[in-house]
Amino acid sequence: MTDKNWWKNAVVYQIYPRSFQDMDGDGIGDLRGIIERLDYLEKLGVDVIWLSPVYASPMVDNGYDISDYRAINPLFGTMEDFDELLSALHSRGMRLIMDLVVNHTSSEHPWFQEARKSRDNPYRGYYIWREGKDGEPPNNWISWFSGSTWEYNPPTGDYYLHIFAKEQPDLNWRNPKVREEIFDMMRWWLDKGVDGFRMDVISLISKPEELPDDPRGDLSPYCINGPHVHEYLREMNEKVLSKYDIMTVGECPGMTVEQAKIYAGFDSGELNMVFQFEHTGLTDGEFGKWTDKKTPLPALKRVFEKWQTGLFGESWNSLFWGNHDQPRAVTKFGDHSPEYSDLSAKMLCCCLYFMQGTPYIYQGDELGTPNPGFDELAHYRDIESINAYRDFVDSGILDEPTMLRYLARTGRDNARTPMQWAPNGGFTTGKPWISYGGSTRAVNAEMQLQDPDSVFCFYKKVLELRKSLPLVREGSFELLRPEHESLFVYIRRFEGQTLLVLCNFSAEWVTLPDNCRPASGTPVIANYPETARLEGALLPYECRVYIV
Ligand code: TEU
Repeated sequence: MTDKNWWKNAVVYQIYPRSFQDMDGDGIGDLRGIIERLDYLEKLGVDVIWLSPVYASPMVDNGYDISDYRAINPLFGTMEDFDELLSALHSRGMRLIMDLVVNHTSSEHPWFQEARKSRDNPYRGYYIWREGKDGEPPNNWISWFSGSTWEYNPPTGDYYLHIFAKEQPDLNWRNPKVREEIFDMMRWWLDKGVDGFRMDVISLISKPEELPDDPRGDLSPYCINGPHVHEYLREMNEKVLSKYDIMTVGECPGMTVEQAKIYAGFDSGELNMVFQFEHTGLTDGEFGKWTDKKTPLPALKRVFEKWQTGLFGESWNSLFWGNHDQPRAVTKFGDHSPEYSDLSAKMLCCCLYFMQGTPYIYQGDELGTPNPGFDELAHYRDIESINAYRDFVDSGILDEPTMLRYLARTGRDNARTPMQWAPNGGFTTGKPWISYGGSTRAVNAEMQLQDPDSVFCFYKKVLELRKSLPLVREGSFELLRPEHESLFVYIRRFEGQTLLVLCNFSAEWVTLPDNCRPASGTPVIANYPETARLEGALLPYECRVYIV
């Protein structure tokens, strides 16, 4: 019997292939490296791998700029390697979802190479073109990777739209030919046997016909949840997704609970779930994501409460602290000091993965990997970080030390350092494409696999517990003490059973308010030994989970 909703029970592990395991010594991870590490993933309790892009790409944005959707980038291996990975996963009862990047292609994609040649090229309508205004771009929108969102194309004398880098021109989803090409390509992968897709910025694919100036140059109000996005996704579902037993998750910056129910309501006929970014975006401010602020706990709790209760019975949450675009969870939401790093990594694991939804683990978070602490620009590889540095520092808006502090806090490369397999690194025999950073060598898989108290073993236990408790999948959610500055406490209820999750997000010990004390019993999981625990208080970064 196959459960059509298998994705509700699945544990998903995101692999950023560049940084996972290198087998050929070129300093860049590859598909053979993933095959090599399947025992590790199975041991952790992973059911599904989400593979960040491995397609042919000039790598302006580490593969999120695709030049051939049906080819494997030689950096990562061959199509034979891919097929071997897929069948190795399937023979272990595991699955694989691909990253579907179809808001844009690479500028080196043959479609764009054609389209840019002339106004009457058959591929012109695959992209979005507008006339300039008095020698200036068609409107004032700012790209998410800095600069204008328009690039002038001399052979045609007009501009094309790119929300991301100029090497990532946006596809024109209004064009039915574009949609058919994409659907064909999706069928090609699905017929190969892949088990679904993570859909890159899928909430951005529909642009309004009018592309008006914005008071702040912000394209979000016009391009996020654009006019036809749901039409396109329903068509995709009807023509492709519904024909296969797969899972889909849409990456949706700017998502609200109400919109999420349209994208991924149980009956919406679009996707299975979305990634929303409210909890990761709480520190955004004056300089966008660039900041060194800590996330205020009451606000964080409110966001989770809103999503847990808002989607209950109607849609399904994706549970994640981080991904390849976010800083490391333990640095952002926990405390990466040597004293509290492991404790807070375990606490974060408990706090998130006893909620309702599908757990996503970003590679290395199961080891409690912190940000690398890069202290100079030369360490960074990411186009977003490098462009932002130029924007803010060259213009004098921020001084260099401040921008470096912000990068070390929120830059995307924080999550892209190599997996630490062994005390000496173990990622590559060559020179890694990006440095490991300082002070993190103690955090490695080899040592953690041997140590029953490690972050890895704690993750494994939490994932097992989730699966053994139907309540975690089905139960309701109630947040206790929403205003409390350091405690995150919630209750799940299902068929007369109650689960109480107690987490301390601070480095102080905190008295438990009356309504947060378990009536009786021992916790099913905790991050301090029983002998160290206090009766009516939580120790620094302590977590305990009770079944009452
Ligand atoms: O990310 C989309 C996205 O919202 C990010 O650009 C986000 O704004 C930024 O990373 C926050 O710092 C997806 C991919 O996950 C990302 O890696 C790609 O660069 C981007 O799309 C373009 O494909």
